[in-house]
Amino acid sequence: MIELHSSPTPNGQKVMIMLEETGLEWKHFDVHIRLGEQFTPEYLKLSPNNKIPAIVDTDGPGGGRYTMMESGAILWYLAEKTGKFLPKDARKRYDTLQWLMFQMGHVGPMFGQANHFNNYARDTIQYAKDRYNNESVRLYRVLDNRLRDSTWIAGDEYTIADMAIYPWTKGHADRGIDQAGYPNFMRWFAAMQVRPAVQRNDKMAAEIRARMTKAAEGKTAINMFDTRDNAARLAQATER
Ligand SMILES: N[C@@H](CCC(=O)N[C@@H](CS)C(=O)NCC(=O)O)C(=O)O
Repeated sequence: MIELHSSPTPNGQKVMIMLEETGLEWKHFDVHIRLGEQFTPEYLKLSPNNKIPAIVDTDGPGGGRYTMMESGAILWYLAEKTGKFLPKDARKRYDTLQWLMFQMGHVGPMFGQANHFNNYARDTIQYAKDRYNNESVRLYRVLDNRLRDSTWIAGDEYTIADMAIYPWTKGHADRGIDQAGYPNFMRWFAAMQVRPAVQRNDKMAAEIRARMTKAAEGKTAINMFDTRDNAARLAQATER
């Protein structure tokens, strides 16, 4: 059984999609990052970098529990465990890993920073907004170009690279990404949306969000974006 200790953000959802696609038995353990649950000593044992998602495989390599952080590594692990969504052919396999790393190194961090400076930063910093918004649009262009010649992100097979990228790109309309300018991206996005596992993920993500909102009622949210506060929280949680 796979325990997913997470929250339904894009990084959480990509693992949910993979778990649904593979048919593995799994269970979601809610980690409320707005309440600071990622800093508890128990959670840090699963994810030392205090981020979601983390998994525990109760039947890990060699038997027994195995714990992992980092969503890209988790997708790779689940692909190898099940023999699914990471092609066996060497070229296709490396194509998949390239695009998985593209998501981990670019799409996630750049979209994340754009979201931060657009919606959460304490001060309005136009330079930072421009930098990350422009970079986000450029990344949609990279995806559109790639998908002009390729059915799926990594090639002719649906892989973990598609699952990693899809949840991050859901806000395309807000970035002005449309059918006229990005037809290949939009064709791929529509193909993702109709996959039964993706639809189950969307439904579960909404349910988990509602459950977590209810669980947070009456509790005080932390300022998740204050890096100094977070350093202090981490120090406190790991104090010996
Ligand atoms: N590279 C990491 C990024 C994980 C990440 O940034 N998670 C965010 C939510 S999407 C988080 O846990 N934030 C809590 C915090 O920063 O305290 C991965 O892909 O797993």
